[in-house]
Amino acid sequence: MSVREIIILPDQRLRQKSATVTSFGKELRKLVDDMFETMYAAPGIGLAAIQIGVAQRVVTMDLAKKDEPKQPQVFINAEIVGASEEKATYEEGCLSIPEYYEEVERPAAVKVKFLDIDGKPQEIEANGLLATCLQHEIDHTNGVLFIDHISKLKRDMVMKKFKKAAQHATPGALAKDDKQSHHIG
Ligand code: K1U
Ligand code: ZN
Repeated sequence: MSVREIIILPDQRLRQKSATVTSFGKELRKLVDDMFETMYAAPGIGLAAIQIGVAQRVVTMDLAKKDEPKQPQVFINAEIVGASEEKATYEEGCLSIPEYYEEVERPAAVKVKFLDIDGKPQEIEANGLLATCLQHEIDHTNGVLFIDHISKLKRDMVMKKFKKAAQHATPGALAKDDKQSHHIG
């Protein structure tokens, strides 16, 4: 098992739509093991494979509290098949947008269809933090980030901050978007 690097905004890979998983063998188990190790090390309560640069519809999660035994959960090819009219607001964070937290309103309850690690179909009805986390992670598999659910003003501020940080980290390695906005190349 290995801790993988988590990709950070504004990396455009975060905007990719991940592919449906069709193979349930050793390679998938290794990816899931690495995702758990990466998620626990971060630490985080959820992780989508695209956050480690793998564009496959794989999500890991563990919502156990510090003093509780681990509760690892895996969701493959997860999709929302029902959502409540009622909304709930949670303060969300994202391992790909470190140290930024904002309140996000989403359906309070969702019904999610997914496959387990053996490829067996499963269905779950979730509310509370599980519902929020599932929606956040399923969004990742569709190239959507939690900042897409906040105001444009706040989103623009976050994007600006992370683009600036990326430029300082790797000068000369501007993302395609940045080059256009700065009229370079
Ligand atoms: O997908 C991710 O980036 C992981 C993210 C999941 C998430 C958090 C909050 C609401 C919705 C989805 C995180 O895990 S951020 C870190 C975090 O919330 C946390 C870390 C350590 C202990 C408790 C929470
Ligand atoms: Zn996230």
